[in-house]
Amino acid sequence: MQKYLGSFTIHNYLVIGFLAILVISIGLISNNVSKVRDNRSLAASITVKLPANGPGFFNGVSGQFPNSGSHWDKVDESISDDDTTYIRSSSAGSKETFTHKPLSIPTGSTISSVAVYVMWRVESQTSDNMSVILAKSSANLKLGDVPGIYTSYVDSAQSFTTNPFTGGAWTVADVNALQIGVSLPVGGRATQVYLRVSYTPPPPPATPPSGGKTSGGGSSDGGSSGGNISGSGNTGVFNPSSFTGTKTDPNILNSLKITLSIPYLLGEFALPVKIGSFSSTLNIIPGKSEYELDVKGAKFPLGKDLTVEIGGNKVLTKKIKVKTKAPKQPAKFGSLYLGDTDLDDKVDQNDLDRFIEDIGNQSEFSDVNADGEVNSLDWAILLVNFGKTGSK
Ligand SMILES: [Ca+2]
Ligand SMILES: [Ca+2]
Ligand SMILES: [Ca+2]
Ligand SMILES: [Ca+2]
Repeated sequence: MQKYLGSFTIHNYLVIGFLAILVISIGLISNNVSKVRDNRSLAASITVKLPANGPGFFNGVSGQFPNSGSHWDKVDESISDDDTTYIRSSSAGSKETFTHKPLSIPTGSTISSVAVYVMWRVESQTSDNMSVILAKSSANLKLGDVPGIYTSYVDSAQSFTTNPFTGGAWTVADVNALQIGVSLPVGGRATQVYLRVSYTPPPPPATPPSGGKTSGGGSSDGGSSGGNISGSGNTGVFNPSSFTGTKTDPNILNSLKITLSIPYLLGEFALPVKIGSFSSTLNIIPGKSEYELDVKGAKFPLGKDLTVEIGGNKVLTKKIKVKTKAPKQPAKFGSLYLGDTDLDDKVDQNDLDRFIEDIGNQSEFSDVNADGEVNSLDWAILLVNFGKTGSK
């Protein structure tokens, strides 16, 4: 009987052990799956809006409101201002085209569609339609008839998945050489003309097959789950910048209570802070959003306006104004963005090119999320923040 119980117990332990391993494996797998999903959604199709920004080949639309400035500046808003500014046609089929804000996307992206949008209306019902225009030159243009006549503003569009002038896939040069515009009926008003371009950024370059990096992969998993643990802000990590001096001087600014967040950060790093000629660093910890910065040494008087600049070390700079009302003053920065690996305060093609160089030798410059590895997670952050600039 006892023997039976004993073997039953061992069997039980084996089953429990097996189930435990199964649960842990499922946990790890789902963690990896969600990471891969994150990457995919981060790298999915992106759409950019490129408003009119200058005169084009055609300028047949006679009127504009207000009647000063240029026609293009009546249709260049990123959000429609309706009848506040518009161009107006007094003859049927008068054409007007514009240049547009240039397209800047990562090299190797695939452009999936290019669409001309015109926000327009007529003053009264007429029999004429309007047409959107896509023009390569004054002699080479495509007109898309848009059905319907409306007396309140509507956004009409024509979309092209391939370049109608070549029949081939769109390139950045094709898009940037295009002019966009409209052919309006009598009494037709256009208030907004823009291009919408959808593209898919290039996939991340493959991580080099280096045996030494397998253990790195394991530690990266550990790092990411560590970063997700809530309350990691209160781990009692010593922050030297908040520990100089103990007395509060009531006549000067003693400290800034800085709040910020850095999306996708997985590791710790030093973030530079500047206030005029005073400079310091914050030891940033993933998930922690409040920091206290001792500024007694700068002896800023109370009742003063300060510009506090934070950024550098892969983070785009952000400046905010802080009035020194009390010895301890809050300074709210909101979100800060990673990805400026070459410190020119922009996330652009140069940072992507640098990543491609750095992935081979795992250079820390392109370890954007500070998890100790240069891999597709860093690439995805570069793509998400592509085109962002700091305030330097
Ligand atoms: Ca305008
Ligand atoms: Ca307008
Ligand atoms: Ca950069
Ligand atoms: Ca990394």
